[in-house]
Amino acid sequence: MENKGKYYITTAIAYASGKPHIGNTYEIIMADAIARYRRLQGYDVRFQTGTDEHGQKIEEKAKKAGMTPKEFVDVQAGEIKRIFDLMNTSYDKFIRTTDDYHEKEVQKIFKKLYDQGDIYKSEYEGWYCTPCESFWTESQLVDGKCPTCGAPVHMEKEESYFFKLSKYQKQLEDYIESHPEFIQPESRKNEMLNNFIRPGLQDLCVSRTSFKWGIPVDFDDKHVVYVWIDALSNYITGLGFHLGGKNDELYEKYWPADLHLIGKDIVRFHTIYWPIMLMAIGEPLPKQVFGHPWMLVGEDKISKSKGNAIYADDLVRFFGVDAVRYYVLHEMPFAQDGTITWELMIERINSDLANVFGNLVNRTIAMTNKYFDGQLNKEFVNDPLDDELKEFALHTVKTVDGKMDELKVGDSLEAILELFRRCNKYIDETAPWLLAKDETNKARLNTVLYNLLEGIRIGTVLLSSFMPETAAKVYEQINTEQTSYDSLKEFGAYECSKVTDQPEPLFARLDPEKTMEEVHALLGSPAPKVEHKPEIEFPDFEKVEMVVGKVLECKKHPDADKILVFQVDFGYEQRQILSGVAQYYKPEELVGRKVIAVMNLKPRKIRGLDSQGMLLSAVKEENGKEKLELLSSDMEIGSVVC
Ligand code: ME8
Repeated sequence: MENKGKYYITTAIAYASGKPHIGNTYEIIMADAIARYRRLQGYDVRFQTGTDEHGQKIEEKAKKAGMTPKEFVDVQAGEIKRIFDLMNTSYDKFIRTTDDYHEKEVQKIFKKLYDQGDIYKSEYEGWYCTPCESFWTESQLVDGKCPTCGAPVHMEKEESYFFKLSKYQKQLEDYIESHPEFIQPESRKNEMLNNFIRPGLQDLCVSRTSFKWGIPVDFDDKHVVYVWIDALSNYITGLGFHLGGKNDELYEKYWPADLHLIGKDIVRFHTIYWPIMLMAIGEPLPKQVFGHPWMLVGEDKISKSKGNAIYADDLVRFFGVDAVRYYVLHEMPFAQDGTITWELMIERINSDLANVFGNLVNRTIAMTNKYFDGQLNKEFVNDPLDDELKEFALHTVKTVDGKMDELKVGDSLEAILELFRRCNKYIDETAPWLLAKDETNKARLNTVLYNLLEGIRIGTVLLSSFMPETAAKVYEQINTEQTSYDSLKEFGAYECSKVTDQPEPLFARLDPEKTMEEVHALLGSPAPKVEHKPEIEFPDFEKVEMVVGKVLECKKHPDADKILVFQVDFGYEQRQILSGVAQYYKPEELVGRKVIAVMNLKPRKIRGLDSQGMLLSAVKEENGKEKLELLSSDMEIGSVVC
């Protein structure tokens, strides 16, 4: 096959601070699909991913876990790699920012930038939170306090090194304007130019003295390199870049990167800091940075603290690797955020993978077995109907190529699915079971089934980058070795080998209710979403006067079914209080019971009777039913609740 040249693709390196959720994992799956597709097309691909292992957060987490930072990141990097491997991602290099060669190179880059005057020493001034040992900008504060722990903050100065981004501002702006493909999607390019670059770049703080877990600045050991110079350099150190020396062959061959695939939140770092760093050390810039959208759970941001995080390995236990790959690749739009829930995933598997794709493969193989003992031949009786299918299949190849060039991975998958839908329609159009009734149609039936198997083969070769294991299964079931990109040039490469006589369904239809029960049984019910009321100050709370009383008398309201009328003794006074608890209690059960009443709620009349207060109760809705209990206390009557 023709060699199309080199293709270097990278993902962001994941923070080695915890297990990656499905949003983080989506990125490597997408990069993998692109890398595999380029390999299929004949590119010489290099695919790099890895972990970002330094920083204060990691230092703190390690301390909490009773580990050294290195011990901690070793565990985390292992877990991240395990998930990436589980998802069958075909990276060539997994870099860790604690790797020796990386650390050395970062020190050299930092020193060069300092020596040539691009990095200078000054003071960082900001709002400092002592318990968190963190600086915050004015806009990050919440009500003037630390956004992490809520403690008061104070102005503090810290000695830091700064990178003169402003020096390269014009050069960067020109570059972005003259390379329209550099930042993708387009909307993110405009955001960078209008919000950050054109208004003027601030110099960037690139070292810290307040924590130790970082690459030391070798000429000033109080400082460690702060985040971005360390993290971003991975893209070149992983190829064997040697500043001022002889680069490894890998670097000479693969740099500049063809694509940095990253999330939308870090586009700024990759399209401003990173190109400027490269300009400053005199290396070529990457060809493209694509800031993909985020994956949400339902409509919410994925968050461990909210308890809504979904993990790839849990999904895989229920659906298998390829169904998870399919879902995230198919469902994530190009520019807008996408969504995942267990329920949506079940729906998608049933509709696309079981009903459309799995069913097509299964039916076609079953008919080939039934009518031809699994063995077709290449003696065809064509019909104009076939041309449409053939054209559709070849057109799908072009569509997928084009969409992949634009990095529209979801659209590519949809186009492949369309081909399978078209094949299913062809079954309806040709009705093989009717052809089978008449022996004189045998050759036509052979042709129809051949066209179907060839349609399946073409679709599967295209699909192999997205769902490699499934593609391998289909190749085995239809017994083909025609799996190359070149075999997609014409309709008819399928060899007519004997298909399997024991086709296994590729995807079982899932019973949504039963599957969800199993999910809950295994993972526990997801935490219910709680909508909190707006925060109040203590004086607001103090306004409510609550006192323990005892029920002297309790009767039904003569004119309101749901309401009971209480006479309550507070020791120093008696009051009539009405409460809507008739459906939960018989009045006589409550006589003699202690209750808690809000005393200073404005008195009101309910159906003709006065209520001088309100009784507190606890309420919960469960399985659509409301449970209620009147609150009580063992304290003597007249006690104040506070
Ligand atoms: O940002 N949906 O690491 P990280 C899709 N170490 N993508 C998501 C996502 C979501 N819900 N949440 C996060 C870092 N991501 C740095 C990168 S690169 C030199 C340094 C993406 O572990 C996020 O945008 O927080 C990023 O691209 C990747 O996951 C790793 O995030």
